Amino acid sequence: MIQDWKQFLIPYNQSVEELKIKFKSIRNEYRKMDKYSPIEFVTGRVKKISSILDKAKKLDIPMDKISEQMEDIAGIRIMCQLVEDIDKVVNLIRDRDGKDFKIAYEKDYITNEKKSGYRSYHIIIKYPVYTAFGEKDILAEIQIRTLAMNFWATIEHSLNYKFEANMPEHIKIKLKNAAEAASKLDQEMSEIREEIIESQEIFQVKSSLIADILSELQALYFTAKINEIDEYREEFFHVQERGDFNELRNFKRRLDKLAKKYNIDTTI
Ligand code: 0O2
Ligand code: 0O2
Repeated sequence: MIQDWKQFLIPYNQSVEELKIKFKSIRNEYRKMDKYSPIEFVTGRVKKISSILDKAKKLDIPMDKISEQMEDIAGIRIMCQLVEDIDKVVNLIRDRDGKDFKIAYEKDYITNEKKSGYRSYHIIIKYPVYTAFGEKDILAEIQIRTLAMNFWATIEHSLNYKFEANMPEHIKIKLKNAAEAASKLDQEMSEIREEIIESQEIFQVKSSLIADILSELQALYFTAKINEIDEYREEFFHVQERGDFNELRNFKRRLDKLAKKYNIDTTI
């Protein structure tokens, strides 16, 4: 019997926080390089005590075997825009196998869709947590899915919770149809993936360029002649309003020259 649930859950809470940071860092790295990220966003949670007890009962797991047999007390969810991104994320995780965690096994509910219509890729890992009382290997479940898969699973999960085993037939049919629609949506998006990736990278590059121009203008404001900078600032607002990428790039080049004249380091 678990005497102190709060203490039992400490390593699970810690692992969720650590894993969220690790996967969010991958996303941030892509964004900093102005690259399309296969990770759109990451969430994580520790299963509620009531849900742990319900699942233990359902799966016939003895209380003293919960940490060995329940794989998703710690859960991380990685959302991707495109189905192809899931493979990239799975490979990123496999590359780390044996380094900061060990992969226990994988479940591919995308190739093998569940009867309910559920699609997602699951990886169960053994994750070492260093607590005040020493090291502990815990099981954690990483679910990787597209935004469409996530939308469907979130709604279906809430309906399951409401109806438990008694979901009306007409709702089951609607959910099955919705699962097919979500799958079709993923396919349609995959067909235009190059355009999606390119447009997002352009947006990323453009916003970095605007951020760089603004910080350069600010640095110049404190160093250069105020009148000269006011003219550039005025011009920048017009260039930004027109939104032409080449014009913005040319403006940045001129600004770089000016910064050089005033010995301002623009590489930082
Ligand atoms: P950013 O830069 O806004 O993405 P926590 O890290 O503790 O604050 P937690 O508990 O992991 O958050 O989960 P939560 O609050 O559900 O959301 C985690 C991150 O996912 C948050 O961003 C949310 O903004 C983001 N998120 C949740 N739902 C969606 C969604 O439908 N679309 C998108 N694009 N993002 C979503 P961050 O990590 O705080 O930072
Ligand atoms: P939570 O935390 O409320 O999401 P099972 O016996 O199918 O219940 P098992 O054997 O542990 O679960 O493994 P499985 O099938 O890989 O499921 C683990 C998790 O995947 C579930 O956790 C769900 O989050 C998700 N999942 C699996 N099947 C479905 C489904 O049909 N619909 C939805 N919406 N999600 C699903 P839990 O335990 O349900 O808890």
